[in-house]
Amino acid sequence: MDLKAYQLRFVTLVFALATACVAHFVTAQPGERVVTVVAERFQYTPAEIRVRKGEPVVLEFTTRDVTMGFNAPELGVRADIVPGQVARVRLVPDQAGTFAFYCDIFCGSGHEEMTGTIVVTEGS
Ligand SMILES: [Cu+2]
Repeated sequence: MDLKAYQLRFVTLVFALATACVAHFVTAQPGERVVTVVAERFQYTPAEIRVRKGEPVVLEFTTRDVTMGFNAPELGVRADIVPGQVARVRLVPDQAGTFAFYCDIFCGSGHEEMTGTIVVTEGS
């Protein structure tokens, strides 16, 4: 194998590994609660997600129709929700309160209404 073919194979392998890592970057660990959220024009189900302060939670998103976004800026989590894929973000809220989330990818007329809340309670 000449050097160029070797380099090409190496780059291909690194790219494949990087892609696999990104796709599986967030997976729920044992003991973590998984909250599934389904997005569709123009709502999230559930629209209210309740978690306890300090509780590690994995939010797992799918969409029923088009590409959507999920953004909870005050909690520092966002995701692209792409048809046919599962998107995950880990959330460990460090403050109690009610925090808005919304779709940040334009998905049609009604997109502006696509919101919800994450309610973080003081938990034990
Ligand atoms: Cu949208």
